[in-house]
Parts: sequence; C-alpha cells; structure tokens
Amino acid sequence: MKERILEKLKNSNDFEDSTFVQAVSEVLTSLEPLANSDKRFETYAIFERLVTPDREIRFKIQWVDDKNQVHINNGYRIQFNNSLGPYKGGLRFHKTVNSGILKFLAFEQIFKNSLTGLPIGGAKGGSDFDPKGKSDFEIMKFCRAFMRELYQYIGARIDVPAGDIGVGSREIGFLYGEYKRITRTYDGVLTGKPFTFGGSQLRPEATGYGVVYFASCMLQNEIAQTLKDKVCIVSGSGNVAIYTIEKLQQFGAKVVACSDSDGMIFDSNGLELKTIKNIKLSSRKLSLEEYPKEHRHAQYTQKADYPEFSNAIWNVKCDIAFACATQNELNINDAKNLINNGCKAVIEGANMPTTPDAIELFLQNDILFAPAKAANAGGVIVSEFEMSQNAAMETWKISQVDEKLQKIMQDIYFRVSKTAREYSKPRNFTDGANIAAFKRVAEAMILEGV
Ligand code: NDP
Ligand code: 2IT
Repeated sequence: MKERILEKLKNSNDFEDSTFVQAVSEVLTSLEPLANSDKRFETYAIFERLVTPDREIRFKIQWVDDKNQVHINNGYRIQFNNSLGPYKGGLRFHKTVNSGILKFLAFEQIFKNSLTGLPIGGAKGGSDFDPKGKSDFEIMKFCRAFMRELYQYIGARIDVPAGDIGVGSREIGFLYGEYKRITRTYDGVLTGKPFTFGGSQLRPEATGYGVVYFASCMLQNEIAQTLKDKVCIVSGSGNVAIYTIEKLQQFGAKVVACSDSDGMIFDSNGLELKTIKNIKLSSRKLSLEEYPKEHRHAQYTQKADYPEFSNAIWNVKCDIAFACATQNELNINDAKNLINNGCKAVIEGANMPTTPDAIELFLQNDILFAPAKAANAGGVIVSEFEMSQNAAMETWKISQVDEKLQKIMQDIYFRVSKTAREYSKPRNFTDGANIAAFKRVAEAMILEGV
C-alpha cells in the first residue's frame, strides 16, 4: 500500500516537497499492517484521499515598512482534512516557509488533532515573511495585510488558525483586530488570542506544559520513574521550549542546555528561566549569546563553530532530551551522540524534529521515544478549549484548563501505548500514534461518504 501511494505522489507536484513526503511516508509505514484489515479502506480510497489536501490556498501579501518601502510575501493556508471538525492548526511566519513545509505540518495536524479526541480537523498556514528585526508597527502592518487576504477562507466553524513559529499572542491580536474590522464579527475565528479579549488561560503555556505531562506519564508507566532530578536538555528557546523548561523545573528536573537558531547555552548547574524569558519574550528577540553576561558559569556555543552534520545541543550529556525547535533538527549523528552519552528518553515538542533514521536508532536501542503528534498536542487542545469558551461566551479558570489538559495528555499516552501493544511493538509510540489517530479519521471519512 505504502509504495502504491508514494508512487502516485511521485507523479504529482507534491513529491518535490521533501518534508511532506517524509511525513506521509512515516505515517504510511505505520499503517501498512492495517491496509488489508478493513475492505472499506480500499472501497472508499481512504489512503489516497488522506494524503491529498482538500484545499491549498496561496495569496500575495503586500505591505509597507517603516521606511515606506513596499514588500511582497507569499501567504498560504492548507486546509487538509475536516472530517472530524473545522480545519484547525497554526500559522508560521519564517523565512523558510513554503507550501511543502506547510503541507507536511497540516498533514501531521490531522493525526495530532484526531488523537486529542476533540472535534477538530487539520490545517496549517503562514508566510515566508521574516519577523526578525522588524518593528512592532511593521509586524502589525504585515499581520493586517495577511488577514486582508486570509479572512475570506476562515470562520469559527470553518477554519480556525492559531500560532506556530514566529506567531504568538501579539501577532494573533493584530490578525484578530483586522478580521474584526473587515467582517464586523466578534467570534472565535483565531485561537491564542491575548487573554483580555477572548484568549484562554494557559494557551501560551499549553504546548510546553503538555509535553512535560506526556513525558511524566510515559516515564511513570514505562519505567516507574519521575522527572525529579533528571538532567534534561531542551532545543529551541521559543514558546514551546520556554514552557517545557518551566514545567520541567516545577517537576524538579534540572535543565542544563537550550538553543536558538544561532547557537546554544550550557550550564551544568541548571539554566535560569527568568533570564531566557527576558532575552526571548521581549518584542525584539535577542540572541542567547546574551545569557552568559548574567551567568558567568554558562557557556555559549555558536552554531557556526560546530560541525554542520550535527547539532551541538544533542552532544550535551543528559537523561532526557526534548526537541522543541523545528523539523529535522535531530539527525542520525545527533541520535548516536545522545545514546553514547546515556540519554534514556527523547520527547518531540516541535513538529517532526527527528529524522526517520534517528527514530529507528532510538527504537533499536530501547530509548523511549515520544512522537510530536502525541507529545505536543497540548497547544491545540487548549486552542479547542478557547473555541469552546468563545462559543459559550465563557472564561474558564486556570485550574479548570490545567486539569482538563493533563487528563487529555494522559489519555493520549494510554491510547497510543495500548495501540502500540495491539498492532506493533510495545513502546513503538510512533506506530501507536499513527494507527490510533488514523482509525478515528478513517471512520469519519467513511461515514461521511465520498
Ligand atoms: P517560536 O517561534 O516561539 O520559537 C522557535 C524556536 O526555534 C526559536 O528558539 C528559534 O530560534 C528556533 N528555530 C526556529 N527555526 C529554526 C531553525 N531553522 N533552526 C534552528 N532553530 C530554529 O516557535 P514555537 O516554540 O511556537 O515552535 C517550535 C516548534 O514547536 C515548531 O516545530 C512548531 O511547529 C511546534 N509547535 C508549536 C506549537 C505552538 O503552540 N506554538 C504547538 C505544537 C507544536 P530563534 O530564537 O533564533 O528564532
Ligand atoms: O502545531 C501545532 O499544534 C500548533 N502550532 C498549534 C495549533 C493550534 O491550533 O493551536
């Protein structure tokens, strides 16, 4: 089945998008044992339909910078599958964005959203706009121009975007303001809004906290251990990484390293999160190079000073590694370094941060490996809570959101590990996640007809 579907993709433009093919290939490998288990999958062409997006929207964004220079960027929204509910997924603003990357992210989102058990479909969008070095006003002007094009395709019951790399509550606020001005409607068309006008408690923290809830549950149930006193490393220093570090520290773990796109910091005594937040959460993000100015024991390693074939942070000795920056940031060389240094578990906070050969090596070496679509679902879970709150004109308390988030992250772990035992090898959570997610989406696609 896998070869047949990939062959079809090969004959379409989609094959040029290597990250999309990588994501599809991983999922189809997991689903191979199911291919002949239900005749309806063939009758309804489920696999073919599942790898084809419902809609790929592309638009031109024109905006004017502070020096009155005109700029043009590409904007996208990939509405991949809405069998389980309205299209749902983030927006990424990063210079590397193209339709292939967004297609892989939207495809992964279908499965992640299915695992949550909530009524949400899969989508992703964004732009090749580079927010680095832009003023608040330039960010605002870009966001308004982006929404002038996007507004016609989205709606609270149609498609509900949120944040991702380069898009946090500031950008969502500007996007929402423009949507409201154009349409004169005040409904939950975006999630991750600032709390003052419809945002949910804990949405900024949700992905990172969820990652740690998943990790904690996995450690407890697989090897009867807790996070207390574990030495951890966390790649990235953005939204997901920061709140992963925060919750790890609350659970008594010691986080000794984190990174950004230019380098990484290491301190064997443990990092101070307050300084990282000051550096990275201000509106003009600075480099982690600033960190040792306040903490003399810390060492900064610049990316340029490290060999190209591996990533410095994965050479730091640790018990548990959290990959929270971006796709394909942990390759086979990094996996070997982690294993040689005694790492026992790897958790994906970013989307598809681990290359397929690195995942294979972890499984062969009995390293506990938590795949993104299970471990980082906390963000979209609290996004769905925000949709519920907006629809009911309610505001939930922090404790209520946190309790529900923990419950769903635990449910995901148990479903994924049970499915792995039933269909694959115990502890192959990648197969467990893909299969459990697929079954729910496939059933909906069949029942809704072609
Ligand atoms: P942010 O923009 O807040 O942070 C991204 C971090 O990753 C920054 O530290 C950035 O470095 C680093 N980074 C980005 N691109 C690269 C690159 N090409 N090479 C090396 N480092 C890079 O994004 P998020 O924290 O929101 O997202 C991180 C990951 O988590 C992404 O894969 C995203 O898809 C995923 N995710 C996000 C969710 C959310 O709710 N935000 C939910 C689930 C998953 P620098 O500071 O130098 O730019
Ligand atoms: O990858 C992701 O799950 C996100 N960027 C969050 C999506 C959302 O709709 O909250």
